[in-house]
Amino acid sequence: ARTIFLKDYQAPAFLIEKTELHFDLDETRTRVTSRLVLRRNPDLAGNVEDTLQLDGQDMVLESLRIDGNELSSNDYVVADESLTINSVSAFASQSPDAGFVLECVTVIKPQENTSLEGLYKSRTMFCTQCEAEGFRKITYYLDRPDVMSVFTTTIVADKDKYPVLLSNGNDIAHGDLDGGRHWVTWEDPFRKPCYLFALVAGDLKHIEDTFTTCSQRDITLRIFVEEKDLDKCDHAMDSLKHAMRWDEEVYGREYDLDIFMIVAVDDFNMGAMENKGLNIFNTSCVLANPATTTDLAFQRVEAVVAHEYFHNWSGNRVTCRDWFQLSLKEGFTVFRDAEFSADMGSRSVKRVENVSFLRTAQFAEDAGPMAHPVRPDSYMEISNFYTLTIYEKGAEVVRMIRELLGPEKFRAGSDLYFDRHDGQAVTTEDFVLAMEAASGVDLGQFRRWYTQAGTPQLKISDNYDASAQTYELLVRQSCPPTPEQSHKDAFHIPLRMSLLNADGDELPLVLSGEPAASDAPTERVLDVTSDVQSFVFKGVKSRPVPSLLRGFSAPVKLQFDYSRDDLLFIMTRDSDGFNRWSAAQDLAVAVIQEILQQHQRGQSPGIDKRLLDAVGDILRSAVADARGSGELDQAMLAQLLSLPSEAYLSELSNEIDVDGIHWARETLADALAVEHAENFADLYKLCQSDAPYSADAASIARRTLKNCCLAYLVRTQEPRWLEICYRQFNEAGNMTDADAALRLLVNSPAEAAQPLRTQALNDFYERWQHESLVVNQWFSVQAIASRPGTLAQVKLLMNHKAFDIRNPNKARALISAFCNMNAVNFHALSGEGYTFLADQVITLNRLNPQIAARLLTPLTRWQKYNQQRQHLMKAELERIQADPELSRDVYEVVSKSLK
Ligand code: DPP
Ligand code: ZN
Repeated sequence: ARTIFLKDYQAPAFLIEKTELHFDLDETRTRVTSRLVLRRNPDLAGNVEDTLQLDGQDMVLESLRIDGNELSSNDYVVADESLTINSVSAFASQSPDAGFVLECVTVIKPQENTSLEGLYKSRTMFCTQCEAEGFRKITYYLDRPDVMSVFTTTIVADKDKYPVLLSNGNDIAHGDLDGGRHWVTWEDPFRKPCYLFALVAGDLKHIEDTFTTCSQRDITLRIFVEEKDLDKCDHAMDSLKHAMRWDEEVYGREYDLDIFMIVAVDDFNMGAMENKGLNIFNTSCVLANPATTTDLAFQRVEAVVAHEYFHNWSGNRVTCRDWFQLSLKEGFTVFRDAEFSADMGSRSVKRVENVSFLRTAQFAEDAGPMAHPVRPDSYMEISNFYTLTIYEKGAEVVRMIRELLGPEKFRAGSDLYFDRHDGQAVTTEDFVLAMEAASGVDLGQFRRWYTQAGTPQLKISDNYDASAQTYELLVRQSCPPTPEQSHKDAFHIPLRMSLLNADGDELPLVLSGEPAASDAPTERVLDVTSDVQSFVFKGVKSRPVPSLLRGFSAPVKLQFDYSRDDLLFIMTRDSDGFNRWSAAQDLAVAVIQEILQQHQRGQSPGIDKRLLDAVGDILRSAVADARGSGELDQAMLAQLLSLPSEAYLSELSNEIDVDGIHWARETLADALAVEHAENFADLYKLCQSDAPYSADAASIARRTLKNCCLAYLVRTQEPRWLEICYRQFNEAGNMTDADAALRLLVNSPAEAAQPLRTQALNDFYERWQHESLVVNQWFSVQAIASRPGTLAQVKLLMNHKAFDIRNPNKARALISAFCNMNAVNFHALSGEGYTFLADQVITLNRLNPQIAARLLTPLTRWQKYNQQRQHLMKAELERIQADPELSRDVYEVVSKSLK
């Protein structure tokens, strides 16, 4: 496969001013007629290009005209992925500089399109997915984001089967035709790249609301779903209105069209898509109802609805010049949606959740064979670059810019960016330039975050000089090599920090060389810019405990030689909520690693009493608070009581001891459960509530804490707690509580759990078999059970009538869940987990290459395992590589992994 390089970027030789599309919809034979008004790009000096190469694949060309003159097959060349017209001027009625009309008729087969890119059928409806390069499966076009056009779309379809016909913009005309067909014409007044085009046709119902913008314009809001799902739209609508208000207040961004539509579809590769005025959503990211949807999914709906809405400015009004700039819109928009979620719920908890995710999954990506910079230099298949690095690390890069500029100048920078580039297709460099211009802050060295891959490490040591009353922090940074980048230059790292005295108070921070000031700040952001750098604070009267990287001010691995007592001190005394949690995690990691080492040496585990006691203190304060004032953030308490995940512990290991990590973590969790059973029981009871379900932050926090307690109580394996868990499953008035209890029953190794588990799983399926998203949960609950025999169960479920590998949500619920969230079974030394995954990748490679490539991730991490596993994993990668019909998507991941 061919590699595409950023350095080869060239502006388009032709532009498309106007795009008129006409769809005659039919399952097996859809005719697409396009009428494009093109002209030579006048911005290219000396442009005399006469060859027009359009992108297109998987379609049959019926006719082609330029300015009404029909081209014959000698006049153009059709290849697998393109249509080339050798001489435009031979047919154009005037100079191509002045413009010409290209008319093209093609036929496509939506029903056979299992890739879910382009136009396809999802259950009973037609829908589209064009980002990144799906439009070329609809018609021949200049399928690149720097070609922006005004679109008018006419859809013709059977009126009975497809009463609702949607596209971008406004419905400007519609009518009926003979033969039971009807038509609608949509016009989108905003210029856009074709990746933002959308079409939907189906028997859809909708809910409607209005939003009045800051300039008093009334916007119609509609959410379209199948009739059975009408009772699951309210939360998305509320979230949308909150997001619209928030973007006005926080970023000064007003919505532009008169209507905003969301459509829910079942078969979708991504979470959702920000098509102009017509967002298309995976049902899993839009439908929510207390009976069928967990709190986690409620929060996800809120975040994804906001994310896609925010793209209207960060992505649509200002778009990407080329796909190397993907993080321009995705990193910025993830940052925006994370801040929105923080404002809607608990800020510290949102940060903890984001950082946990980043430190496990994105750091692992940075350490693997697919590592790439936030702005990559090359790719084979762009679909493979919708990654945690582009999204999550990209968001961290924007967050760091805000750290360095401060909130006011950051806002000025974003205003300038939108103002300068409205209607343009631009680069991450344009974003940074706007931030610099508005703030006067030099981001020269900072730009390396965009071009260098890998996770930087900060090793910090300290030195207190009692006689001079100085305290030195010595900061060393480094970054491990990544594919194609062996050497890294120093990053500009914002290090937010404080110094705490023995009472936990923050000290005034005056660096040597600075004048002493009575109002010196007690928190600062240090600019770490060199490989080795010393910061000396003066006037420090006793040895402090440093609170470093507050709020996770940079996406780095921090090493500081804290004693366990220091960590306990930070856990309880730091005013930075994130750092309190982070210290608790560090302490738990240290204890688990100690248990693991004892286990590896064949010793029986000794568990540090300080950790047991600290958890006891947290529990007692939580109990007292629940009995009394109720002021504590219960979501944060639940986070503090949750041990680091196996995935995080694995990421921290040089060589992952799969079974050892599982065993050590379970040992600690079981010990905590036994030691504090009474407190967990008290807290579990105190967190019960008779109030009707609400998805507000406090209620979600209460349920999270309650189910965290129940998890520990079930660990005691006492029949009484298994009974209570089973009762919660049966009597729960909402899916959150039912799902939590079901997971515990399925995972419990206790003998007494076995009949309850069987009963619960059967009842659950019986009750929810008609709710596809709930059935997916049922699949994944079973796929992640760490008990032996799970793979056999997963294989049985692959044959269940409710399973369909063509549906990405189902593939993820069963296959992905097993391979990513069930380390002990997936990595079984028999190699059967690896063989299973490779088999599924080989099947999906033909059906849906995007999903196949994504599924492969766990096999790509083979370097992190012992020899025996490495050997087995590589053998499966090689078996996949030997498939003669490998898609570009899978080929890229496999070949880079085996390099
Ligand atoms: N739909 C994907 C997202 O919003 C790609 N743009 O992130
Ligand atoms: Zn996005």
